[in-house]
Amino acid sequence: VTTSLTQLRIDRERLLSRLDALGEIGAIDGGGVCRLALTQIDGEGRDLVVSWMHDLGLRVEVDGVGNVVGTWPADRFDAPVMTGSHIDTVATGGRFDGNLGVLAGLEVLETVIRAGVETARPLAVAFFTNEEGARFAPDMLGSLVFAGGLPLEVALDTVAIDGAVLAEELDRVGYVGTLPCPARPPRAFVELHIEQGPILEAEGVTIGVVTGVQGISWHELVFSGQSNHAGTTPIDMRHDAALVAALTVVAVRRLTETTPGLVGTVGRIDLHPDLVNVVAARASITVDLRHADDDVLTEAERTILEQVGEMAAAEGVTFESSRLARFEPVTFDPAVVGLVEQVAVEHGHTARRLASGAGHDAQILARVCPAAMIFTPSVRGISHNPAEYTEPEDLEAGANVLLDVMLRLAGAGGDQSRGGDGS
Ligand code: HGY
Ligand code: MN
Ligand code: MN
Repeated sequence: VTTSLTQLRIDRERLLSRLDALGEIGAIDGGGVCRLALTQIDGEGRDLVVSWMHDLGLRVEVDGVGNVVGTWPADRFDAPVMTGSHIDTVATGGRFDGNLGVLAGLEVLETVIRAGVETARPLAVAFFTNEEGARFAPDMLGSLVFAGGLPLEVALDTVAIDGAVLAEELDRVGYVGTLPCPARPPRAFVELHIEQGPILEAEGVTIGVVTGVQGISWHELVFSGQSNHAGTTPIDMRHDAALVAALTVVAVRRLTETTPGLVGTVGRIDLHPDLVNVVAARASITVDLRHADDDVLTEAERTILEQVGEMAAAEGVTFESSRLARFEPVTFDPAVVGLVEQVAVEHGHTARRLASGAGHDAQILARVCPAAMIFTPSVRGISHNPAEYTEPEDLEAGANVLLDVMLRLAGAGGDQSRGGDGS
């Protein structure tokens, strides 16, 4: 690789201005964004990023579930070195979760195109539909269809928490594409993402070399009791669905306290009829459990469901549980992980290996090609919160590591030796 290539760097101001422009779409108080998957506002975000892809002269393709891939050179159809992430957000999202990976990928391609760099393999940047899984479950739904882990028809029939059907929402925003699902696998996939946790900042490290992703388990539990009068109903006559839901929230926290490495979250609680003077007839909650070891995660699922059964029975409440998502822990490709680490060190950055606590599209792409991730620090470890923030110099550092890793994987400068498996 010629020296000029290793000196190639992204344009920080161009990246920051695109992050700001995209962050204006669906902007909420506190500097965050709300662009739930396939809402009108998500459609506007998609349209803006697609317009930037067209401006760069990329070949832009949309598949049957609305995943969008921009490829350079536009006339190359062999397997690309791909980067990307998501631009859908949670309702209290930050401007960087997912968006950084897509816009840094766009910035990498623009830098390569402007420099006239030739690569043995084409480069691509993608954004995947409904990575968050907040509106439609499971999360990583788009990349799962892209990688052949979920049939397109099943994905299209998915019903949102607000009752909308995915296929109809996809049509409404105009992203029903023709690129076949599953897609032909890329040559490799590297995703830049904010850490969303406290580790890099606490250790003063700039680049996270992500080794893999912990397992994820999402369930919905629906408790059925009996609505009754809050004033007249003796306690021992009650079948209070809200009580069992609340006991489950506590049981999840207690289990994390006795299971090292387990995290558990009840993020949603809905009561019916949800009125001050009525004992709740029905309660539905979600339980998110995660752990790096699949056996521990499976045992945690079993334990919670067993405890829920006992608590429901004691209150004369019945319950139904349904699985919303289940992903086993993933280990990224050692060669690509090693390349990320090598490049970070060559760029003079502090780097450390760590597993991801959050789910990402890269963990799904890892099923079909060598994949790895690059993390940048999150200020105060905050994410899924409008206050989510990463320093500009860290954004720039991450994007430059992504640039160099992709050039080496793609055999830049006609240097075929680099076009191997990232060695
Ligand atoms: O839930 C997650 O880990 C990701 O934000 N979809
Ligand atoms: Mn994300
Ligand atoms: Mn997220």
